[in-house]
Amino acid sequence: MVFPEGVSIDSSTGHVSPETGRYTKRLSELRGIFHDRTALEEAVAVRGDPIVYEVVEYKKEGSDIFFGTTTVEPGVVGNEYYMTRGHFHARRDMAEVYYTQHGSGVLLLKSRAGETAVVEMKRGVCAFIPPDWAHRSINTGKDKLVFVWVGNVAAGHDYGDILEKGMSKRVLLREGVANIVDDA
Ligand code: PAN
Ligand code: ZN
Repeated sequence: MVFPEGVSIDSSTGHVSPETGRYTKRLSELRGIFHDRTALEEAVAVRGDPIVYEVVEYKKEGSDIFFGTTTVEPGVVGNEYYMTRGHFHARRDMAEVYYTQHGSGVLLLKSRAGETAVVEMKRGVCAFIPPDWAHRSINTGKDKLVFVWVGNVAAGHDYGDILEKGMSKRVLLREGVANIVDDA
């Protein structure tokens, strides 16, 4: 039997209480994600392999949905903003929502057919991620980017396609502002 429960989410830190799991991704675990490989190795060496993002989840056995937070730190690798790996869901029929709590960024999406879309991430915007659209979150601000995600426990992750082919677009810092450019 699963009982109802209120879960506290700190919108500025992404802390979830109670939580049932978490992981972090450090720069060295994101090789192949950022386009400037030299800048990545340099950043790993010079900055001491910092955490780029953290995911905290609340999942209860017996439920078909779960939720949690992702917190992406501010920063760049070369001229590319800190971001998540990006993935399709293993289950092609399963959507997700991302509700931004803090900071600012870009949610980059790519459909299976190769179309791309962008949803601004800022406090108050709840993004709908349709089934079979890959998604990556990019922090273009100076603060942490914190969002709540809600998905289906059966959705799973397929990272291979994005690791291999990318998201078709990249978000780069140019002359002090974020630019969305084609990934040649
Ligand atoms: C999110 C993501 C989370 C980290 O919970 O998994 O933001 O991004 P990557 O998984 O791409 O590294 C989600 O979309 N789950 O389905
Ligand atoms: Zn997802």
